[in-house]
Amino acid sequence: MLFATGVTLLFSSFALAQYGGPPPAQTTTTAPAAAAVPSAPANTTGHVNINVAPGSFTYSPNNFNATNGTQVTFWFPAINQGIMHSVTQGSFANPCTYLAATSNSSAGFDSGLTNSDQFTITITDDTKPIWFHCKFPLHCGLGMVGAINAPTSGNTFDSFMAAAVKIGSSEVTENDNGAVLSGVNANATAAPSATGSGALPAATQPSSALKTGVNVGAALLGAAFVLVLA
Ligand SMILES: *[C@@H]1O[C@H](CO)[C@@H](O)[C@H](O)[C@H]1NC(C)=O
Ligand SMILES: *[C@@H]1O[C@H](CO)[C@@H](O)[C@H](O)[C@H]1NC(C)=O
Ligand SMILES: *[C@@H]1O[C@H](CO)[C@@H](O)[C@H](O)[C@H]1NC(C)=O
Ligand SMILES: *[C@@H]1O[C@H](CO)[C@@H](O)[C@H](O)[C@H]1NC(C)=O
Ligand SMILES: *[C@@H]1O[C@H](CO)[C@@H](O)[C@H](O)[C@H]1NC(C)=O
Ligand SMILES: [Cu+2]
Repeated sequence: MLFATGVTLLFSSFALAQYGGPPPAQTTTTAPAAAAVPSAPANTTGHVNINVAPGSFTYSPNNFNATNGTQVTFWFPAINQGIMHSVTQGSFANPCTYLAATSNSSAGFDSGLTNSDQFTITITDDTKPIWFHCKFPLHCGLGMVGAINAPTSGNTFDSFMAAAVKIGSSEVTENDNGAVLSGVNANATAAPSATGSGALPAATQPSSALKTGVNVGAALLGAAFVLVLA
């Protein structure tokens, strides 16, 4: 515990805010007074909007159906909320692990860790479930997972969520190599961007340098946490 405290103190309060930790750490008092996180706009025909981490480690909604050709846009909270997230395709069997390519299948889509952005995927096969999670250290194990077109029996969303939560803090920290557009049963049209319709206010958009720094900070913190747990 003393060691854990020492490791934590190595990082600035800003970096600590990136790390997040279990709720309610997201409502940190060290974050600068900031504009409210914009909410996803209302759905329109053929376009579904999802809030990423709307004040908790979740997607809202996190279990929904979408037909072929439907665009699903994930709205990431503003940088001044202080926490990075991702929408990373996984599998039912491994809720907190990126869906790597196999001899049978291509790799999954991934927004990469980001903030103050939108990321849009288009459904390409609505007959098969799409499982996703946040790759920021520990978020998946806190239940930050979602499903599109999940079965209502057998491999259900509730089972998927339970499996993620069961992994909990033993979740393996994932690499972040930025956005992957091609996915399985859905793919992205572009890397995360704040330039689409309904873009965030300019003041809340991170510079690319800041985003890179945050990614490094997140990786260091993830590594530190694993060391502390070991
Ligand atoms: C998805 O559609 C199926 C089939 O119509 C339905 O049984 C299921 O409840 C729907 N799931 C959600 C989350 O709405
Ligand atoms: C948007 O559409 C999805 C999928 O049908 C649905 O789950 C969600 O509740 C809708 N959002 C709103 C705000 O109505
Ligand atoms: C490839 O697909 C076949 C048939 O669906 C399945 O039996 C096999 O386990 C799959 N292999 C991999 C590596 O996913
Ligand atoms: C959606 O696309 C997939 C892949 O082409 C196809 O197998 C499926 O039948 C389509 N769904 C509907 C409802 O047409
Ligand atoms: C997205 O999926 C469609 C249908 O499978 C495919 O034609 C297209 O090439 C894919 N695009 C990308 C960027 O992977
Ligand atoms: Cu997250």
